[in-house]
Amino acid sequence: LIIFTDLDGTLLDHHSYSWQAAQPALRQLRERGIPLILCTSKTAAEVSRLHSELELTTPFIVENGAAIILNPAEDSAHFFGTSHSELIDLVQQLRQERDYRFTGFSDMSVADVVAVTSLDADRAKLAKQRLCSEPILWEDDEEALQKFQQDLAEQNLQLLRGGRFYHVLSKDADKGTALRWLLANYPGKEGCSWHSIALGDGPNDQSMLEAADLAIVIPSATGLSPKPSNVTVIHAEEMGPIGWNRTLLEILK
Ligand code: 2M8
Ligand code: MG
Ligand code: MG
Repeated sequence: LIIFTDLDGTLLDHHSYSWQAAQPALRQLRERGIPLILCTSKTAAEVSRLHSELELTTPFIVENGAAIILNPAEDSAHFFGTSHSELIDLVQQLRQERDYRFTGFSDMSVADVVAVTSLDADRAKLAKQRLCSEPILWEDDEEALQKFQQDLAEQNLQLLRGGRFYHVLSKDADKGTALRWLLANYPGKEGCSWHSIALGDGPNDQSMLEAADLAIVIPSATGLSPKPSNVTVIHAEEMGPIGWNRTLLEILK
């Protein structure tokens, strides 16, 4: 058994970013030696900090599947697709040519990121250290959004919806692809067959939920939920770490 989890709105409360309500289930996973894989829109810099708070030693998936940190201690990682600097150039060029209205994390100061996320300044700084994806706040209409998506596709990029933001990243990357890659290449357990559970609350979790054997959908605080198909689905009753904890404890019984 192996467990993949989204962070914001899933293991972490959407507003306070706290995971403490999930402590009982986290303890059970640790005691039984069940690997827990964090799989998130967040950056490696942000997750490293949480990973040590949770006393995890497992690999983790960041920036919506565009990178997998295999061994945080040895700094070994696997990347899918376009780098952040390349992607930013393309996105800024499109904005200039087509007059799209949006603001990306690269346009924002640390204080701006604090204002739109309610992260504290230290965490907002870590959220700005992007390697392969760019969160944006869309400020234009629906029609422009669709055109922007087409323009991105021509550049081999895509737009995924997280909780508060859209994320621009390579067309070749998503959480589901990263999950499958990690199961096939799990350090020390290459080729082993796993039973996988995935937990998520947002549209960007759809591919991860569908790539697992069992999908747990956490109710969304933003009103936009994933709708996984072709997989067994359990709907948690409570949001964030409370629903995460109760549903996993029930399954582990
Ligand atoms: C962004 O990601 C969330 C998660 O789904 C979102 O789109 O709302 C990322 O920029 C991440 O790095 C950051 O920690 C988070 C803060 O809310 O926002
Ligand atoms: Mg989420
Ligand atoms: Mg996420």
